Amino acid sequence: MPPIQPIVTHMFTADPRAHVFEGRLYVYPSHDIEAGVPENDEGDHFDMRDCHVLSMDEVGGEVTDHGVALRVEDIPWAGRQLWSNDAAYKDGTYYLYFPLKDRSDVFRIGVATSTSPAGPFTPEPEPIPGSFSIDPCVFRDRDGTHYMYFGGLWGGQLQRWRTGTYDPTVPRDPMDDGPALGPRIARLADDMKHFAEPVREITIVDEQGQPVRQQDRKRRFFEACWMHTYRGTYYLSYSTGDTHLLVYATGDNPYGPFTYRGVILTPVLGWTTHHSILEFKGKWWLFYHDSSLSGGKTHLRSVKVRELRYREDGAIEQMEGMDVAS
Ligand code: FUB
Repeated sequence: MPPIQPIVTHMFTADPRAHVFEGRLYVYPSHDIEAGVPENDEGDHFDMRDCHVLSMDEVGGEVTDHGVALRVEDIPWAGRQLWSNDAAYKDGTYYLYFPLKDRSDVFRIGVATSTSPAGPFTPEPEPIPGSFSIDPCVFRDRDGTHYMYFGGLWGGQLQRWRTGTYDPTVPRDPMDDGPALGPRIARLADDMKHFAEPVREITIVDEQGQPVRQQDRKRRFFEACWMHTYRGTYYLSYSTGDTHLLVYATGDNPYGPFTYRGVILTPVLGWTTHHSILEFKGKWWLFYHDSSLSGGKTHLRSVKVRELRYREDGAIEQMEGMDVAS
């Protein structure tokens, strides 16, 4: 396989969420920087201060950097750490959803709007009520309903919300082997700025229909969930975090349960793995990141893209994360 190159090299980019808007492919990545913050399991070294929007006419074609789309300093409720964002469109408005720590150091999910998919985006004065944790993915179903999937363990704080309220004393890792903590989902209200229903937990089950266990670290959800559909089936894909895999599970509706199906991408260079999957101009694409451009630095990642293929039974063909360029 020829070396896979980052889609841009003039800055570090991560956590790519790709969408087709106005016939063009837009990518909403995190903007990694060298902030000088030491690495720890809380993810403090991911101290991003703004985000850019990228776009292209063709995969492999020229990529336009539309510049800064949103800055932490312009978000009224901001504490720190602008992590993985995602975008959606409804009725003439583009929405950018972003996780950010508030002034109490608790991750919330905010929303900002623009008349252009390229931004710049104007943030709402407060985070989405009832939102928490990280990695929003906003999915538009066939009937036009939008759902937000979100959540992430460890530095993403999802474990601290296990009982429904924030408890910073909950340990990072559970000691028992109960059912794994699932990502969260809520239908978005018509205004796209509120949840229209209480947040629910998603269950991921194994081939026997049993919930994936907490200690099943190569299959349990960790962060970076993404939803897409293929031939009428709902595909929930996510990162397994400390086992560094991108995996997927399938179901017959947006809420699940979802049955674990397999690995999409084996570990890349770097600790994190994060992605999006979409169809564009008749082919399916996996946008992902690795740390090859920075020589392996965890917090300095670069977005890449490669073609994704399905087998006849709908299974996704597994890809190797350590491509020749890594
Ligand atoms: O970019 C910061 C965090 O790293 C993301 O929110 C996670 O998904 C991981 O990629």
